[in-house]
Amino acid sequence: MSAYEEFKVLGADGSAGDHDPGLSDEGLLHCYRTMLMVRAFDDTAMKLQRSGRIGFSIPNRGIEATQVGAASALETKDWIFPSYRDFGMPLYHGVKVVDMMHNMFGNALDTAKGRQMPVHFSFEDPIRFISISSPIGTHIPQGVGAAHAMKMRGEDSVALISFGDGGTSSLGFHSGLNFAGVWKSPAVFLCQNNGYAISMPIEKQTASDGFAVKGEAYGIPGVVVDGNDLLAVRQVTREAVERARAGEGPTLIEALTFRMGGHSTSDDPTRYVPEELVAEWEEKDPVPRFEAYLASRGLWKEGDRETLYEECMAEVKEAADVAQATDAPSLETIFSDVYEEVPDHIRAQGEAAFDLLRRKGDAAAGDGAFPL
Ligand SMILES: Cc1ncc(C[n+]2csc(CCOP(=O)(O)OP(=O)(O)O)c2C)c(N)n1
Repeated sequence: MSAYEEFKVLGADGSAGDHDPGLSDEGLLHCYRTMLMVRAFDDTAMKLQRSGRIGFSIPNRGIEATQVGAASALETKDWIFPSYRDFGMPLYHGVKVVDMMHNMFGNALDTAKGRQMPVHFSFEDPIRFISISSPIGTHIPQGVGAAHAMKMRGEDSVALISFGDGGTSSLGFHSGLNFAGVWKSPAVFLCQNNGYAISMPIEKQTASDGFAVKGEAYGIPGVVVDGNDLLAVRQVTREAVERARAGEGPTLIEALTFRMGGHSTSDDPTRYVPEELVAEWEEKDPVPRFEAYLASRGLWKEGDRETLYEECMAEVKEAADVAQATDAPSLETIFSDVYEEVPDHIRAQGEAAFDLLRRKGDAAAGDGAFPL
């Protein structure tokens, strides 16, 4: 259901007509490898959670082309205000797997120093990837504010703001899109319509004709794209980024895709997703679809997926071992990074905590004791 026609580049057989992806062979292979890396990271995270090594993860299977296609349209001067299901965006831009793993373990090398949940990545370099927000939609006005600030400063960076179909029901969606529409902020809104918001199907999420059409109310053009077609997502995002950089304002992209796994490691999708629907989307898996395209350009052959996936797996496993062996954040990080000068009452609390640690030691996980 959508008021707009779905934009596609790739046929099921990998044909792309005379479409110019604007990427070298190496660039295309980088997109492919990134999708497989997302898959390897995802598969490993699930095992780490099931074996009790980490507390939580968020499945990405099925939506890799949306993430990687959109990320590939950005430059490193741009900003990403991500959804929690966007592993492919930092990976595409060169964030190291081990740095993502440090967050999954919440250790001392995690950029958030263990203060965030697993999967809530934040990176400054090589791209500005703003900390994921658990509360749905709160990052939409934040991203618009950042985009507006860039415009006021005369910078030509844009903000990609990514969220799910459920995110469109948040207050932040309304205030963010309204502001961006009025002020022509350099923002690109990426609504990843993956069928469900946890167990809520899209039919119950909105009574409107899809999600892209909602842009009209804010004076923002909407576009619908096949989210499992990496080149199509890349193309529409490039056009939206170009508009934003040229001062022509925001675009609302709706990428049609499907979450092939559960909502999170705490979910059982077999309770609410019909088997036939999963089978239907298995046929549209973005990875084989892109492989067919690469093969048509002589860049892929049978067996390459297995070889590359094994390589990605080896890198992810090593990263997990390194992250697990890294120390937890030290106690003083509870008191740092908030105030430039720590106020006396906070300093006193810190000193009491350090004293307790010295006298009684740290509480070990699982011993049932808390030193207070
Ligand atoms: C304000 C708020 N309400 C409810 C939740 C609980 N919650 C977490 S994820 C989620 C579903 C969001 O779905 P969607 O935006 O479609 O993203 P998807 O998980 O499908 O990628 C909900 C309701 C929350 N985190 N924040």
